[in-house]
Amino acid sequence: MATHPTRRRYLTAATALACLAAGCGGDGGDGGDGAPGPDDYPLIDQWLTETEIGGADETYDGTFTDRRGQDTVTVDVGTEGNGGNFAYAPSALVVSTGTEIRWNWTGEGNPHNVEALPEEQLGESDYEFSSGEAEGGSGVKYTRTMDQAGIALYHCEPHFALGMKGGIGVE
Ligand SMILES: [Cu+2]
Repeated sequence: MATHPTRRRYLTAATALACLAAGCGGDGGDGGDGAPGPDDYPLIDQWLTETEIGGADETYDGTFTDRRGQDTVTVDVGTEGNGGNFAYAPSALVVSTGTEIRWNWTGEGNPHNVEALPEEQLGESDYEFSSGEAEGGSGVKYTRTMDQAGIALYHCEPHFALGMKGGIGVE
């Protein structure tokens, strides 16, 4: 039967073309291993890299920290980066719906706060919240349960221009 090899070749070529279009086995975006990346969250990627609304977060290298399936996740506030202790860690994060985020002040580079204000950001954030006035010292905490699928884009008001920004994808 000559039809089988012919058909197989056709399917192989079609698969290769589909991979060219979709980027199969790409450069770390998702690579097919299920890890979330910039391709999954282009608005978070844009938020952390653009410089027209606040600064770019120099601690972001295109890597998203995957904390899906966990009840609580801690984000440190005031970690090294952006010219001082003006970063969140991790700044790019993916969690599951229902996860409680605990922002935990390191006490460095303060005062800081945590603000998700859609009208001041890209206009695309699904979350609006604020820890209130910037506070200094260690031991300050702010918690928020991520109760809907979507994205949260947030920043530190005093260090916005320096790139102290964070983004959370909620699945
Ligand atoms: Cu700050």
